Amino acid sequence: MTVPNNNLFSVFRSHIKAPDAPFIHLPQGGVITYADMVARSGQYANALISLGISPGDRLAVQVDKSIEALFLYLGCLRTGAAFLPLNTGYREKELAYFIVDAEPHIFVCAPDRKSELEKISNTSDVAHLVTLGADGRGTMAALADEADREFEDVACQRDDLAAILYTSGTTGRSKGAMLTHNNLLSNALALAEYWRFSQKDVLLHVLPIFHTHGLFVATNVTLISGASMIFHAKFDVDGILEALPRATVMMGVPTYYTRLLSSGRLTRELTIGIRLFVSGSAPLSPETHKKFEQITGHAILERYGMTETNMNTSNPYDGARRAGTVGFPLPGVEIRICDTKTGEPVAQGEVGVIEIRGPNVFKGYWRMPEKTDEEFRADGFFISGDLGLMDDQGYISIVGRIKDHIISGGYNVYPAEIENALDAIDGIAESAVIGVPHDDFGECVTAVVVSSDETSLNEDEIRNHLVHDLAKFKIPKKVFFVDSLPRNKMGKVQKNELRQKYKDTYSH
Ligand code: MCA
Ligand code: AMP
Repeated sequence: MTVPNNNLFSVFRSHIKAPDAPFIHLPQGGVITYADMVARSGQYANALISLGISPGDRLAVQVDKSIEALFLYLGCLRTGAAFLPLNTGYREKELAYFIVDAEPHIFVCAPDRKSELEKISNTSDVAHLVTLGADGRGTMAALADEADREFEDVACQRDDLAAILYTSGTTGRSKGAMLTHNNLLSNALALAEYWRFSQKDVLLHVLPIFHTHGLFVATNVTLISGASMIFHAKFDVDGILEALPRATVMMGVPTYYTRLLSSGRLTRELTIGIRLFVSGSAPLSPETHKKFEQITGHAILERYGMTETNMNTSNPYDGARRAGTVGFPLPGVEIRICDTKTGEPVAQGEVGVIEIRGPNVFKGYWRMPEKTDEEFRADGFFISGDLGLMDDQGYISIVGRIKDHIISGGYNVYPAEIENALDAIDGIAESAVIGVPHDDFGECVTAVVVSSDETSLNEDEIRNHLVHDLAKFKIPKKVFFVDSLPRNKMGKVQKNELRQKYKDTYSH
């Protein structure tokens, strides 16, 4: 089959098995076919063009998950513009940073947030602020309704920008990871093959679509295989248990699997038609892996990825899926484990920083060439910031993090951002933010603060201050007050000591 150009959507289109093949199974019965998907995404592409979008422009999108939002993503790909999805939890101040930094031509938001976000859009270079609601309606959808279904995908080079996804940094300043059409395509192809996807697959899609896991791994793998999806607006245990018998694959963060297990309603019968459960974005505990296998007979396949690189490693489809490991490098992806100081590869079995090279690795950080240079070796390997080791059979395990990030329910939180916000509160002299083990979220954001005066704030007041400017998943679930923070001779806060001290905070 000829592929007209390197636009990712054109490749998806060339993989369509039949126009009337199902793309999405609707909850009320019936399907959205691949032909419907091409037509509707074509309408979004035409609507975006009518708003003046050009290749390379950014389309910022902060909307609830819906099938229309998925078509908007696909329509954007077709125009050659870069898709910039934003977590629905982000508050106005967080959004202002992304909008000012990325300078999108169009910003699509939820209808009920439009007036709040007008200020940001008016003070930046956004040409159009349009809306798309959870019900699939809004000014963006209305424009699409009026638009032609036919659209010729804009020709793209492999290296052209397809998306920008922001990822936080150790300094608290977010960086936009620039992903190309070929970054996304190469990873979708590698995963579809490694995980044996076919048009017969029905993926139970319950992840958010503003991150790599739900947007690229789940959606792009489905599209490249000509498979179909059951598409839920969000994760909820009842919805999953009801849909599992109609699906063949499910992907999720570890919290999804622990919640399914603790429901007490997961059975072998419910999962009999499933051929693959995938977990990623955060460490899956060996206990969860074992319990899940005992109850369902399925060994969850754990894989490892990053926003900057898409997916890097995976446990095997055939062969042992080893709990506590993230498996082998994916085909086409090179991984080495290096000494954190010298950058030299360490001996097999020793711990070092995981470095990655391959077609999956991003183009660089948006308008941050120095930051990009810092995180790449001269020979093109990207320094992940994750500490790992490779055993004698080639299985990779992640054993620590240089980046000091906290992964809460699959969302990354960088302590520096929360510490900066805490330190700005009157009445707080200094703070340290750590991740503490949590049964549901894996880890929880936890703050330790030193008050600056006698009339100290209480925990709720602090959290109320923070929630004004920060998404809820970043808000410390607990705040501890101490007289001083433990520091070493160099004055550095000893976070290990704090992690040790508060490790049982959330255990029952
Ligand atoms: C919601 N809350 C959270 C989180 N999610 N707090 C901490 N961590 C979270 N992850 C807050 C809510 O705002 C609420 O606050 C309270 O916790 C309880 O909410 P709950 O109803 O339990 O939450 P939920 O709506 O059920 O959401 C939990 C969730 C969700 C389903 C686990 O967080 C989720 O879908 N996570 C997946 C994230 C993901 O897709 N990650 C992939 C990133 P309050 O009570 O104050 O209102 S991509 C990636 O990492 C790389 C590339 C990779 O390898 O994949
Ligand atoms: P993000 O910044 O959202 O792209 O998250 C990427 C980070 O998630 C990686 O650098 C890892 O620290 C972590 N991660 C992803 N998958 C796994 C996994 N299977 N096990 C442990 N950590 C993971």
